[in-house]
Amino acid sequence: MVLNSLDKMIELQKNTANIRNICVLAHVDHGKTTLADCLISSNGIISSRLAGKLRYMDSREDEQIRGITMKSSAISLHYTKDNEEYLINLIDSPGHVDFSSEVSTAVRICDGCIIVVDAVEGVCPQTQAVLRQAWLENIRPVLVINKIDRLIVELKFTPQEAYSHLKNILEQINALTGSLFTSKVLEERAERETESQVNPNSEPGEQVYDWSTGLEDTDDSHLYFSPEQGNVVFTSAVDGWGFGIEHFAKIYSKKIGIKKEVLLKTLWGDYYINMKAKKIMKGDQAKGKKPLFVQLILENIWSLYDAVLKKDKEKIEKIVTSLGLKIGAREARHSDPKVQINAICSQWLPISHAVLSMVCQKLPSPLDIASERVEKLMCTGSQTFDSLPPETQALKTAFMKCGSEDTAPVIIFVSKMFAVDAKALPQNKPRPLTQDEIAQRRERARQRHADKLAAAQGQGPVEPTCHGGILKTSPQEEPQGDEQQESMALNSAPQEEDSQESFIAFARVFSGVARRGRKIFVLGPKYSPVEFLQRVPSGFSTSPDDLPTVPHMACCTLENLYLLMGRELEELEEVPPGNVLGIGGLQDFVLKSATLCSLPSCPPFIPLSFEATPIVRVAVEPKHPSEMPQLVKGMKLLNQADPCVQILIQETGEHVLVTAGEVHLQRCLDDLKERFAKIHISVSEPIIPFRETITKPPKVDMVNEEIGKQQKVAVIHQTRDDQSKIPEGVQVDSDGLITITTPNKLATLSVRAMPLPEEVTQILEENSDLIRSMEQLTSLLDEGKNTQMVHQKTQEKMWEFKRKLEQHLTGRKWRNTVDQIWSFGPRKCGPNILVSRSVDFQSSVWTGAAGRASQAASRYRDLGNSIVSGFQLATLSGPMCEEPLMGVCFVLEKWDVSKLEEQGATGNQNHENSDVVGEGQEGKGSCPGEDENQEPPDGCSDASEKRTSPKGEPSVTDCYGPFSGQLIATMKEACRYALQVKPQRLMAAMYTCDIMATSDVLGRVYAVLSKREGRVLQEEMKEGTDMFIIKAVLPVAESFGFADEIRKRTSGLASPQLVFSHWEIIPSDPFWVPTTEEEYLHFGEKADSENQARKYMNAVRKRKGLHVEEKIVEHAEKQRTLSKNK
Ligand SMILES: Nc1nc2c(ncn2[C@@H]2O[C@H](COP(=O)(O)OP(=O)(O)OP(=O)(O)O)[C@@H](O)[C@H]2O)c(=O)[nH]1
Ligand SMILES: [Mg+2]
Repeated sequence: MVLNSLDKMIELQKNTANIRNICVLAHVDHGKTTLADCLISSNGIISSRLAGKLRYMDSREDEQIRGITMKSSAISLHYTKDNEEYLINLIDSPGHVDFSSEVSTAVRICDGCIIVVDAVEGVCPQTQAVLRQAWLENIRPVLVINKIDRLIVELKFTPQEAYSHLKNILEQINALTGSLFTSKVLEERAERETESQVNPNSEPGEQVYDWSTGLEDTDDSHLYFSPEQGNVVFTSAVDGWGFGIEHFAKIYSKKIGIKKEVLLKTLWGDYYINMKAKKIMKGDQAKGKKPLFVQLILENIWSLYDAVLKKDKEKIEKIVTSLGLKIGAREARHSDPKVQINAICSQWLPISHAVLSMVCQKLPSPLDIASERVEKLMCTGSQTFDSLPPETQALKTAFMKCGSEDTAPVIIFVSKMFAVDAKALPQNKPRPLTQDEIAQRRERARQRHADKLAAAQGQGPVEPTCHGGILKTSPQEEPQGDEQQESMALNSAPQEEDSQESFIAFARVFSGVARRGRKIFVLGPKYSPVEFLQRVPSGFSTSPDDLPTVPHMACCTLENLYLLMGRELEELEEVPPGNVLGIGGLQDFVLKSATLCSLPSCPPFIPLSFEATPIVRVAVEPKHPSEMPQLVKGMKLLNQADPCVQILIQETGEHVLVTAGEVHLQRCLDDLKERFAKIHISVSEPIIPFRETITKPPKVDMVNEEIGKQQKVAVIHQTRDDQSKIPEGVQVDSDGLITITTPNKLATLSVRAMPLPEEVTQILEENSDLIRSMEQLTSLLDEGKNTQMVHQKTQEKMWEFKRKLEQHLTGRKWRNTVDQIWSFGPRKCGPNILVSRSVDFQSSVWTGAAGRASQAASRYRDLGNSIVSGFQLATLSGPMCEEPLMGVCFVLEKWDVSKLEEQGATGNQNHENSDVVGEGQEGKGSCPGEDENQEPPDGCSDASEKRTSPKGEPSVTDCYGPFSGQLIATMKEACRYALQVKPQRLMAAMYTCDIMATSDVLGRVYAVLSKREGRVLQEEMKEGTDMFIIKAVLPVAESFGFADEIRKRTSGLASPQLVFSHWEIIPSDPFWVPTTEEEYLHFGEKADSENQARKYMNAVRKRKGLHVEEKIVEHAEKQRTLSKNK
């Protein structure tokens, strides 16, 4: 029985102060969905017997089969506490790492969250991750320690042991909160410090900063979880019970006559009670006394479990009567003790009451939104709130007020789009008839009957009567029959939309009332209110139709508004501020997320922060080639329906799906096959990304002998130089400097490749966003546009970035290198750098961004674009297997175009514009073929744009093609050769994984790890349990099926969570062949034992259709089976 009607919910939605928007967050399998079931059953949406078994929020079939949540979904609940009625918009989220993007979409539209922790497993990797996400989003958490029953039944702890264990878990989670808090305070301090440094007016004395203060001044006590603060409850969701200490404080204050306030402070902690004196004393440990929590709470629960498990009927009855409960006869007789426990405990300590009352008390309502959070949401990129236009800043008040007046601007954030079957939409469902309609039907039936009778009696049709407002004039209409007409009317809608997916936006109203039919602006992530305000003079009319077109902005009408009720949707006419809602009809306007606002001065909200990086990619194609259009359409729909998936159409025509992990991949493929494309598809093996790099020459050889001391066995194998196939005409110095001339002999380039220190590569990776914005600034400058907009904060970040690079690039080799950085690559923001040491021409990213106005040789600068393009192409695909480079520094030592100048001077005025440069030469490279790109379309246009040479260049067209094209190709070749003369290495993408396993399966976990080239970083025992936590790294290439294998080998006892972590150099040389006597002896002439790097390289080359050098069996021996000869 559903207790709440829709009208009730609509009424509750209007009382903003009593709304709580919350999500349930936890590590996988800690019991979020089970807890949600219990809360839902309190509203009668599901029966309390099914709570915990149904997993109502897991509405997808695969969620039910696998037993994990994959999509976050919302439901609205009603709760009454102390005569106040609350509306709780509850969002259940997935705990599996692969779906962590769903968590991001949930936290954005909530004000608070329930962090669930398994009492046995304690704090797990995803617990940390979700806590961090909640923290970053500025939402307040409360804690639920779930599965307390496992401490009793499985671990067989005594109440005292359980208490210390719980204390331990609380400490761990508070330590985590503490570290988040400390890092934030320190960050703020550091920011303030840089600000004061930047401010030239500040007194010198003010800059002396005392790090010891700050932390102490800031009150952080409210942040921590502690039962006495009322933000922790202890539950067992399957058994349906839960309590906070407030519940027991109330009971015992009556029972023992100690004030409730005193009990609230002492029920948790090292206090014991002196029953005789009715006094609470401190220091239970020292005196061997039991803490209050054990004596007054846990022991009661333990003895109840004990009685039920031992089937001690008398004791059970005693407990039941003393608690004043009524147990149904069926439950009392049930043979399964779990049913009895559930029946007793859910009455005694109802979990929904414990959790929901904590939620209402401790979590903020939409009215309490922190100003800090609002500012953060409104400031994209490196903007600060103060730098926003005044019209935009004014919106903050609207946010804070969360007003529902007609004048309040409507601000809505769509955090994701989800697909539902169009048939399931309320407007397409057959709805029950209203009273009026039933009366009308009855009347018509009666009329029909009367007509029939009359016809049978041979009379003419009865005179038209006017009953119930229906005027029948002609019986001829009758034969069709009303039922038939109606059923047709009902069927027509679903039939035409048959098998259609309809997209609903998962959203929240932050301010104003969302009304059906209202026009609203849809702001894309790149929309800028500044630009809008510049284009449209102030005092514009807000009528959306009169506005000029502004990029990243569209206007649409709010078509359908829904109340999200788990598996159901209910239609609404309007939604007041502070509520979570579903919006239909936005699929043509919103791809994944968007900000909707009635005023164009609103900035788009900052993008959602995703924890998981999409890394697993596969190519898909239809089984029947003719079904390609369906596949393309299906992939588009899938892209819209999933916050994290990426779809790419590569130049080769392959359709590629990039997902966060194996489970995510499986779900995406299922969705594609069964919902969005509805065709059979074939899926490639996962495409594993690699990076190419170079290293310092090794000091020892493969048999650990120092290189240089042994005798070379040059006869057997030619050395590497041969392999790199450097053609004639390319000059190679002994230290790896490549000198190469363009085909028309007019320009000569000298390039050297050097490995970057690991730290530098890391800094480059971390700052790719910054580099991208620096690049945009430089290109603006080049176009001669105004760049006053460079914000101070961006400047500061740049200098900080530069300082860090300088710190790590020290020594003679790297002198002045940082100042000479000319470009980053690939795609101008990657982890490789181009350094210009040419005496004739200097260009640097730093001075460029600061205002490169010098009139330095413009010819060099124009040609420079070609050099940079060549570098971009070279870094995009390396010589080993055409994968992008990483951690390589190319130094352009010399760049001689004197011949070109001579020729220019002698009057070669062949001014054919070279806008089409490079197409003949580098057709393949014009768009990243094997891109690892985050933004496919941009990447392409960027590269090709830059490669068209600027106007005014004295382009020399000769038989080798336009000059700048030659320069690009030559630079690219030079970079490639420069790489090939250095020791090249492959880099593999690595996962980190945390595996929790019991000691008896530990050995098998290690075996699987080492078989898959994994490396254990850390192993520690979880306190109080026999669980080990193993932290390991594992190449992505070896990870497929890893989770399954571990689960199988350990009979389901260990379950790993894989998260992409970093790139790592594979130590073996893919081109290695034995060259010394010892190596020859050790590895044999063919050296055909496993070479991991070569294996990977060849696999990639094969996939890409490149030439693979493979050894052919030369002297095959007949195999024999040893056992036969015994
Ligand atoms: N013993 C015990 N088991 C529980 C409790 N709560 C949940 N479980 C079990 O834990 C398993 C996982 O529960 P779920 O509710 O699906 O966990 P979840 O956190 O939603 O998992 P994901 O959504 O996949 O992250 C189920 O088998 C539940 O029966 C509890 O209080 N005690
Ligand atoms: Mg779940």
